Amino acid sequence: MSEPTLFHLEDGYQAWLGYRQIAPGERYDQYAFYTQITVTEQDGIMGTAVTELAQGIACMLGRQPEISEHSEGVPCITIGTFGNNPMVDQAFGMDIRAAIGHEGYGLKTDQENGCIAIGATSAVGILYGVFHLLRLFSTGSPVDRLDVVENPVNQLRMINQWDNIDGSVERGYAGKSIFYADNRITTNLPRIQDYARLLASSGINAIAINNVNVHQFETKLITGEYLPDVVKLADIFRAYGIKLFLSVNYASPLEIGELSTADPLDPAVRAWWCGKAAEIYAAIPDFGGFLVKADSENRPGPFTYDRDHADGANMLAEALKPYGGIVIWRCFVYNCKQDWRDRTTDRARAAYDHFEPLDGRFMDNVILQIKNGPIDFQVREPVSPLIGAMEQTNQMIEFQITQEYTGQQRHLCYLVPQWKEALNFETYNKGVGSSIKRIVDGSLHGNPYSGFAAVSNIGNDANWTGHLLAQANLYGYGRLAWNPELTSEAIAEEWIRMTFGENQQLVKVIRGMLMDSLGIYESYTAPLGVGFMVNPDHHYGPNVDGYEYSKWGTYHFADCHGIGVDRTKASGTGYTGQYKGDNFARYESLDSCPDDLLLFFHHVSYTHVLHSGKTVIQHIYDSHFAGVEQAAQLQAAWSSLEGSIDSHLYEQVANRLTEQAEHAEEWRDRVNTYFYRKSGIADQQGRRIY
Ligand code: GCV
Repeated sequence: MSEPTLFHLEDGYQAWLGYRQIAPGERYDQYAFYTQITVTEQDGIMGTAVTELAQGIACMLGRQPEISEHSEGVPCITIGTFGNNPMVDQAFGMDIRAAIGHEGYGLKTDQENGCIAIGATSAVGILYGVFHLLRLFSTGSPVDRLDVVENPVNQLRMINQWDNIDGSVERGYAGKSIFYADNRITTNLPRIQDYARLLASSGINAIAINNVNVHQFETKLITGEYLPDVVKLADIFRAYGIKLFLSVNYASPLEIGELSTADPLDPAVRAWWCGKAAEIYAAIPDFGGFLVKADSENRPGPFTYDRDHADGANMLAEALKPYGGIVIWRCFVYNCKQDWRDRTTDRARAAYDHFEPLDGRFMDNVILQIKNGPIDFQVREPVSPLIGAMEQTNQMIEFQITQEYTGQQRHLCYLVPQWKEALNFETYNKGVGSSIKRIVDGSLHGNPYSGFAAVSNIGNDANWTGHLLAQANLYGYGRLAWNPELTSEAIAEEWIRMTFGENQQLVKVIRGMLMDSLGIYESYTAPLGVGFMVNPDHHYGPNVDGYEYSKWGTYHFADCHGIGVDRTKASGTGYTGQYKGDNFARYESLDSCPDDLLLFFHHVSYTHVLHSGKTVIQHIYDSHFAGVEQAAQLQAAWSSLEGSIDSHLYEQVANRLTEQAEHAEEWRDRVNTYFYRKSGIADQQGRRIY
């Protein structure tokens, strides 16, 4: 394994693993006596854990720790799997060991000799324990009384790369792919390793390395032409406890297999996939499986053969089953060739309508991957009613870390609060207590497979994410997948301390900026949950009618009287009927529908009065004026940090915030002007509208 590339802290490349040197003083004195690591196992992931621990300590304390099999009588950090290291065994009683699952770990400080033990049932548990301890050191937390047991709440904590083999990244806003260039897999493996470190340190354990839109060359990733290079990537991720998955082209048997069909019930097609699985597993014995986008946005799928998605997914699942592989099948299936004149077809309904009737038909190694909302990662959407609606089917939630519709990493938008809101949503699928987080952690329906997936936000920019502060979303996603009970504030604070150090004022300012950012972005973009007022194709910037007369099914129906989509059962598309329990009534009725989702569920007049007491039109004006002011305040908050942050990092963020503040004005003026001209209703405060 090659050494991680050393970039400079000033680039932001080290992200939250910069491990700044701790100056002598109270905290240094507490940590400084950890000059020795004792470990009896050093293979594979255990080797990674030792290297990470030694490097982290060396950076923070300015001194390379000794690594030995036995304690030399000095306070040490001892790490090991149970039964393999007597000091670790001594630190953890049988009851504690029993509470530690496959990826879990314990941390314990021996009060007498000061030694810290990290114990786990597996090497990957040790790696997570090491990252936990390093996090404590780098956030300045006490370590003298550790008594911690941690297990991940979610089984699959996955990242989806939307990287293409030509080096582009679909919806990527941080440069080119780190995985591919010029139709080849990268040879810059140290950068891949550095990415694996970032992911593992936040708790990620799975990655699909290519775009779900699988084009011509990527289809061949599962052939001898590319597999040897895929193996190299799998080796790197394996050392960090991360399983590698590939997105596959449903039509592969046709495109690379010389068959005349991809019909999932055709024996030759099934045999082809079985052979393919055998070939892949011969190369990568712990290969995770396939991620599939089928019959969606012009990708091929089982519909071509009059088969359904259970037929399609099960065919692949059958091929992977002998090796313990899984099929992750996306539910982002809708009619993308809709006639905008047709008001009966509702894109929001599509996933539920396609998949819910198939409950019980999927093999147990299939997981349905469902976007958090029913449309497409808008800043405000209701939670997808499909999540939890299929009791006998494995499901996982899909988030979008890359900021396709939330400012494309040019605007600040900390997404953890949005994800938490979705996770805490009560579905009533099995009565009260059926929150989304209990569905995706598998506990509500007792599913064998479940978890989180999210589209990555990284590229080959030196700081990984383009906007430096967007690193908080990558970090936050991993932490939330590990434990959805962590608060947005706590995650933000951890990230800030690890990334920028401990200056109290700095922590306070950046935490405030992150926590305010989602609301600010929402306030100057599409109002009241209606979504999609963006420029077609690239999706950046305001265009109120950008999708209004197109085939994509994302309309707001604004006219001179009002705006919004009637999705009620009473008079609209009936989408509200997909919700259970109180949720149906809450969304169906204008009286109870929350303001922030009003236009998603109802078509109302501009003079309709919200629960806030404002009319819809006045809300639009007020929120857009306020949002612009708040975007300017983000700039001011950041500028208060000038001098207390590395100047290079400071400038990176300052530039983006300037662009955001200007762009927010563009949003405000376009949206306000559009609605003023449509409605003819003036702003009560007489502010400037064009
Ligand atoms: C990968 C949206 C995006 C597409 C993306 C698609 C998906 O439509 O704009 O770029 O394609 O979602 O999630 O499959």
